[in-house]
Amino acid sequence: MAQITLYHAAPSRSSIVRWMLEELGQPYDLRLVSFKKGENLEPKYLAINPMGKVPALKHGDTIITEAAAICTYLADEFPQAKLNVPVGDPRRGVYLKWLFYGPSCVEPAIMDSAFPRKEAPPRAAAGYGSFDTVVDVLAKGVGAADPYLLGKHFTAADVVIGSGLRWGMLLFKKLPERPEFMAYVSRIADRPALKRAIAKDLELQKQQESA
Ligand SMILES: N[C@@H](CCC(=O)N[C@@H](CS)C(=O)NCC(=O)O)C(=O)O
Repeated sequence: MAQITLYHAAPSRSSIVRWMLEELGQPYDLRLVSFKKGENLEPKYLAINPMGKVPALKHGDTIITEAAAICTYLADEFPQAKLNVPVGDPRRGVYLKWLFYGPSCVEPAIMDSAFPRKEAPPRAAAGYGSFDTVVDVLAKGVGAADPYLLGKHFTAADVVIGSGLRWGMLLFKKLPERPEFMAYVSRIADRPALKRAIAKDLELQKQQESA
């Protein structure tokens, strides 16, 4: 079986992929990338991800970057884990919508709110429209989640949207603590794979701090 390697730094967006890998249940290796030492900007790593960012994932000879793309790839590549909605399934449209909504709407809306530009982009020109719209659409989506975005079926879309919510609301404190968000986030916090990913990342952070 082709080996899976995650290029990782904890805590960072590569923790999204770590959670996904724990859900997948496939063995994987970690390659730690130290921002402190500037390893992400060294030629060796830029050959993996020319953006100089984590996560990146190597699966056999295939290299994938961008957290949501990696989650989508893994879900499709390992269908036995049932974390995808396959081509031909009518629910795939909604599934893909949420996978893309994370990086193209939730994340830039949070970033613009945290680091406002001198002149805010016009609503029509900004891909995410407005922060309030993003929050409302997200609240409607996760408010209807029963218990997950695709109903009983937990998918990679929950990993991406769940991570965005945890990060934006609990860690970055930029998303409002709406009851819909709180309920969904507490539901996904019960996932053993997320608990494992968090515990492993905390252990890693401890090791790095004491090194
Ligand atoms: N669009 C990328 C963003 C990745 C990203 O910004 N990663 C941050 C860590 S959270 C990073 O590697 N920062 C190091 C740097 O830019 O120097 C994704 O979704 O994977």
